[in-house]
Amino acid sequence: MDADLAAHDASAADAESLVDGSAPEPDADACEGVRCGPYGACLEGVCDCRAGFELVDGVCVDQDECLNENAGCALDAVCINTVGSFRCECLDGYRGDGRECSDVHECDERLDNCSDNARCTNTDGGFECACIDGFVGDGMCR
Ligand SMILES: [Ca+2]
Repeated sequence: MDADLAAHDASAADAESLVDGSAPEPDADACEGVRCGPYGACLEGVCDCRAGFELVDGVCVDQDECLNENAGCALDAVCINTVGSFRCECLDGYRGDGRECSDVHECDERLDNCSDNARCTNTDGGFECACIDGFVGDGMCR
């Protein structure tokens, strides 16, 4: 009984040392010569790219999120790709977080440059100046 127990312990110890000695080597070999670039690391022979990067020709490169459905930016926004990320910016005449943009009411907020003799009319993404009755001109309205 004692002998069986001792034999069992010995084989368990052997198996453990075998694992310790050989396990890391296949990983190291699999990643030998694998160049993932600065935006990823080799994991068991495969490049694991950081978030915002994708594997192209074996190297982790910036992912252009804007190519895919404009990255979810609003229709009235422009998608700007950046290294590792992207951002959405509302177009001129709109404001918001880029995911949602709403028309700026220039006339109400007095952001227009219509002359005193013109009437400001809000439009989607802008505004228009039109001379009030009795005045003429292309914005100056004399
Ligand atoms: Ca990007």
